[in-house]
Amino acid sequence: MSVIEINFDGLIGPSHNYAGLSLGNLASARNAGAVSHPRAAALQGIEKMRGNIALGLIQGIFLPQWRPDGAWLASLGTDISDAEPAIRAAALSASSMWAANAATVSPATDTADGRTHMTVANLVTMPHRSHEWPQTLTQLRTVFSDPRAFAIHAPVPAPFGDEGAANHMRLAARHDAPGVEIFVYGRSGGPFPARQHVEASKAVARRHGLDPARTLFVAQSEEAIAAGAFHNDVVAVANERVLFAHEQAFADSHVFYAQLRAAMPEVEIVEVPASAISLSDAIASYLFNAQLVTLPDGAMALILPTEARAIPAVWQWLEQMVAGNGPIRRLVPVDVRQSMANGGGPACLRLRVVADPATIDPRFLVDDAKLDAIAGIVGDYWPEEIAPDDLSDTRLIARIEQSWLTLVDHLQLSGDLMP
Ligand code: SUG
Repeated sequence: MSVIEINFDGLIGPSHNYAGLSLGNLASARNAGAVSHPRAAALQGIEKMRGNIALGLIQGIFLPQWRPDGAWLASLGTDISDAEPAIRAAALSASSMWAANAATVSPATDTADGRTHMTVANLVTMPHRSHEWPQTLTQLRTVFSDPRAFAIHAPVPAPFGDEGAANHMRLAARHDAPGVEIFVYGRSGGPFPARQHVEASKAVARRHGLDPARTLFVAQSEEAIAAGAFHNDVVAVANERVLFAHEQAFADSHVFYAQLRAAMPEVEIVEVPASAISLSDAIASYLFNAQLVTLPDGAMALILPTEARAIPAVWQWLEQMVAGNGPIRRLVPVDVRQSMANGGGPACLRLRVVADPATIDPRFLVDDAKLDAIAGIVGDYWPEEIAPDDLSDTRLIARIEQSWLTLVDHLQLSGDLMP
């Protein structure tokens, strides 16, 4: 098979809960203390994967991480029964579901040594996310283990925050052609932290061996961060030659667009004016946190959260866009409400990898039959709900551990992923 885009979705783990851990992520703050539904959450994610397979796309999966993260708790001199509530919640977070934050990926056509390079995100800005990277690194080195095809890098060191593909876009005439890689970083100053630092972005680009003439570093607008766009993928998304972005996504879009057009004359920029959709409606609807994909017939589709239908200004604008003559021809709403309530839409749940599927460990590629089996385990083991007080319940902890062990054993991955 040839080089294509594969979307790896993070399966939502059995400890999925609403602890309100992410400052600057409005949905996470709004739902703090709510009762979560891990089983429904994981099944929603599985349905999204099935939908993408039905569209003719190739689908991969990342497994949830072992929770509670005992190694992290031990490094803090505690364990799950003695940890303070905030540390306990951080140790139990299922946040690795948001695979867009797992790593930054540079396909082989863009790198100096002709291999696909990935740098695992350090996620240092948020305590609950800062301990994801060791298990992410192990998993990525299992999935992409062929050293002739892949180079998997450990994270950029602290204090430079790196949040992975959520702040990275790639434009190319086609997925398998050389691309222009765009690293979007934040500048602090507003009420919320800027989670992506330019120093980290530059380090990733250098380590991946990218051509400086085809690499752009672009500042996110402070208004966007202040409005709740804690990652660029909440206000912009790219696919092949198309950039779809909100007018207020970038600090200086005129300079950025001019640089982009110079590097890639065939680029098509679809900008949504603030007069049509306000930044706050864009963030409430998560219309940009969509998977912008190329279907087998060459048309592009936007796989977006059902929440985008709930705001009339958003939905009307989108319907007009697909009825016009632009490159995006189809809207595919998906229900990922459990993840959305923690600020994670369809795009957050997946990591895009442009590669030859033959070079990837087949245990991480899924079809309907494999998803049926995974859904069966989720249905039998994943907790139906988790209320905030349950996080200190030893029976819940045992159940979360049992769920993970059953899944990983079924997929014959215990030897690779056991922490
Ligand atoms: O890092 N939410 C995640 C959402 C990540 C979304 N990813 C992308 N935009 N690519 C975050 O803020 C909430 C967890 C909690 O509050 O328990 C959380 O971590």
